[in-house]
Amino acid sequence: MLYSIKIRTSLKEKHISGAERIVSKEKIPNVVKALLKRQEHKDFDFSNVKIEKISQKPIILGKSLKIKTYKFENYKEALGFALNIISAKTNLPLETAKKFINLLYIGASPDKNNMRGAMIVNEKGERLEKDKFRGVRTVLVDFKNREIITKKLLEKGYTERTVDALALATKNLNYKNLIAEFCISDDNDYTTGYLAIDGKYIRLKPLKPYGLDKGGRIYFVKNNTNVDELYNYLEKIPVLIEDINE
Ligand code: PML
Repeated sequence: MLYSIKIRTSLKEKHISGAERIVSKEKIPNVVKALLKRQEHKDFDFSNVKIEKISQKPIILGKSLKIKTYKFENYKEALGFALNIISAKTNLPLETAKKFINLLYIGASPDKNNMRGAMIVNEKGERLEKDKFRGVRTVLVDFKNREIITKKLLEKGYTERTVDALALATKNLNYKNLIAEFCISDDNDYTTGYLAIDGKYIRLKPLKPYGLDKGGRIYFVKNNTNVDELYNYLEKIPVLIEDINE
């Protein structure tokens, strides 16, 4: 039997960190301890740990997306590179793709804060989220053996964030109608972002200016996407990934 452990931590009502693990019952105490340890030096005033039995059998994916890293002189060049690919693959005019992506840099929620989850945009340039403050959240995803995968990725020079984001993007792109994901971190000192597309997780360095506390994700989807099905897959169906694609 598998359990999902989710931790969400905030300071002055602002989300500062969150993580999810999917583990067997006997691992719960150690994993909760490790998650709490990650935030021992962080200033926070609220932290919520939720442990939930997963009733549904997880989808097992053999391999993650393939990681590529590209370096640029500045974030505008990286953004231009990403926009060209997105526009070509989604048929969205460059200016339309740019209009949505720019929202992430200024706060995509109607109140100009970061959205709590991702924005969804189809090939006609329509936004499909049910709630524009919340967006859609990809949850219930992990590597089958996170310790081994984390060790492998850190040895190759990637970060803990790569581990989490690679798992999430791999679940996302496994959905038949999800064409691409664009992401910039909402952490002001983490400037590496990524574009996940065509089986690849393309890290772009830097994809935002240092010091900017705005960020988020956009999922670009096909026109025939059924929004309820997409939400159900991203929020309710567990996915476990066996290995990275080397
Ligand atoms: C990477 O280094 O692979 C990019 C990770 C982006 C993480 C986004 C986030 O933590 O919010």
